Amino acid sequence: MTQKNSSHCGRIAIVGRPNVGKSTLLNALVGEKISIVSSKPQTTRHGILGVLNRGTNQAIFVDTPGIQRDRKRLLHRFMGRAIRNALDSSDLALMVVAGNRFTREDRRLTEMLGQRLTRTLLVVNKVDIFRNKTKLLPFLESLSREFPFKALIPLSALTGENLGNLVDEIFKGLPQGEAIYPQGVYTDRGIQFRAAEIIREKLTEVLHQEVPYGLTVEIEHIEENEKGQVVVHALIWLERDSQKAIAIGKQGQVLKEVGKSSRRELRTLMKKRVHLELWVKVRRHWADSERELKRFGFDSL
Ligand SMILES: Nc1nc2c(ncn2[C@@H]2O[C@H](COP(=O)(O)OP(=O)(O)OP(=O)(O)O)[C@@H](O)[C@H]2O)c(=O)[nH]1
Ligand SMILES: [Mg+2]
Repeated sequence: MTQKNSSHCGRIAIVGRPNVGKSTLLNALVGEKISIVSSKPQTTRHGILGVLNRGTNQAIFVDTPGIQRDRKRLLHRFMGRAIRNALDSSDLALMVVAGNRFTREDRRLTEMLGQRLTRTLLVVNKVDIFRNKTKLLPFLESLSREFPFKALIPLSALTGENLGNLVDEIFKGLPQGEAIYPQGVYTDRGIQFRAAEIIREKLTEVLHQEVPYGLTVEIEHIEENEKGQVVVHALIWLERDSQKAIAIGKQGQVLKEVGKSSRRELRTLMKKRVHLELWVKVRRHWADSERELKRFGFDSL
């Protein structure tokens, strides 16, 4: 009887290669845009928490940066640390792969998961790209023969296809415990962080080619003006002077577009009219400086 009435609550790390759809999956699971998404790899840089309640049961997800081998830059080491932290504090893991590809990097991740594989659900994402889904069966069978995953779940984070099955599996696997976050709270990140991320998402989509990692966004302050608008002052930090002209664009066109799409989304987030001030600045080697990274909100190594 007590068994039946008790609640379940647990943490689930979402891990995988860059660009396989981890953040899209987090947003689909929680039903809110919490983690930024782009078609470019290495979009997520921090552990991003998202909460899903089902009755009195609670699943606490942590989206993580795409796992990669480049460890030369301090920024990448901070990103690697976010992945390990998420795994170390989780009860379950979702390892995400895309389509029917299982690469060398995916294999390396299974090695890193090691003993945790029996507590890992393999999410085969992006199945919407297959018209004939039976083609996936041999892929799923061979993976389940090779690795002791708790379950393998093909789905589409984009269309929501088969997402319900994953949610069922997750809630089945959570340990007993009371909910940690109150109802209605779906992330632990504040408005400044989320606003900076929204602007970074828009910039990443247009600038990734030219400024792959050297760009970050800092919110200087947010205030309300006499017109009832929320005024957001944001700084776009780049590593080199030569990147500045690219970020601004001819006659400020790039910045204008980024401002427009950011403002639209900030308005949804803040539920108020938004005035956005964007300034482009250069700080050399910020991605290699511990002090700068901390200032930009990265947790210490
Ligand atoms: N077709 C299809 N595309 C998807 C699906 N899920 C995500 N995508 C796309 O894949 C791209 C990467 O998605 P993200 O969610 O940013 O991927 P990520 O794994 O979080 O990437 P990093 O943060 O860089 O590690 C985006 O263009 C998404 O729209 C899916 O189920 N189907
Ligand atoms: Mg991501």
